[in-house]
Amino acid sequence: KEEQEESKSRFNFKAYMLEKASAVNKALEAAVLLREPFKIHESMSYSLLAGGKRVRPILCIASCELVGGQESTAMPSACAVEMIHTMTLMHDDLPFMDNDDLRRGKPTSHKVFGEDVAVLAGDALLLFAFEHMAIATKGVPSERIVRVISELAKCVGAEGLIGGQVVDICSQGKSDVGLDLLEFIHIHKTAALLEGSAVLGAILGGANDQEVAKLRKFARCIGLLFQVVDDILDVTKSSQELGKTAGKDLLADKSTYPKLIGIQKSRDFSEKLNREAQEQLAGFDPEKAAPLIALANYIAYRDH
Ligand code: GRG
Repeated sequence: KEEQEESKSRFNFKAYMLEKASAVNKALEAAVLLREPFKIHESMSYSLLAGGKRVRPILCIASCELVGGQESTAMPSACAVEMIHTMTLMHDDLPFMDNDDLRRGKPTSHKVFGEDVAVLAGDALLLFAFEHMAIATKGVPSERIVRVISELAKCVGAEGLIGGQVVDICSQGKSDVGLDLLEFIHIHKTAALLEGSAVLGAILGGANDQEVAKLRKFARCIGLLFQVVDDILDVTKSSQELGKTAGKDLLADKSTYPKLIGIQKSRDFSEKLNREAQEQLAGFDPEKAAPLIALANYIAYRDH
């Protein structure tokens, strides 16, 4: 908490997030203009422009700026990671996955457009993300563009996010999901796209291998941190709002950090991840690292 207060006084994280999210939203709107065939483009932009904190694109831009790059260089990749994030949410919400009716405060894509169009709009966003990076990235050598495209494909594919989601699905309802498997799921399902976001920004900004490795580790730590804090909040929120027994019922069929190691050790682990994340930024220009430090603190100390 102290660290958070200290960083708040030095850097206005809320204003930074609002400013960057607004730039990302403008770029996304311009990228997904309504065109023929209307239904597919309408469903793509419905989900893409429905809100969201835009953490991944901002992480991409902040990583690019950290190593001396420009926001405009990273923007097409920043839009691409948000397109991919949004399509994973659309597919995750489908009745045969999580079966959610609401996302970002609005009816989910399949509720508005039907399951068939929701699946295809997700697929189209995934492909458009790569097309957009390839055609809209300006001012960097083409080898660098090829490198970021392949990096992103790997982070999202079978060895990354999709792999994590499949392992998660296969372990549901199992009683023997231990710490290693839980960490594997979070590192792949959630941290991989954050890792991709930071690494893309770093590469586009001209980072050397050591800087790319540091940002990769930073993003991996905050990705896992996000999930550990989520697990802690699930317990503390549900016991506050619904009473202790109801809180336990909600978590009955899934493995979580508090369930495996208890609340206090989960809190200690989240502190350790935040420290480890911030250590990666030690050698960079402190002014340029401030947004990333504040982002890690925001993820660690959020209350919802
Ligand atoms: C990539 C083809 C392909 C398939 C996707 C469905 C699926 C496979 C994966 C699910 C991945 C998933 C939904 C992970 C959870 C990620 C997560 C932490 C979501 C919440 O992110 P926030 O808080 O949300 O950044 P906002 O709405 O603010 O963007």
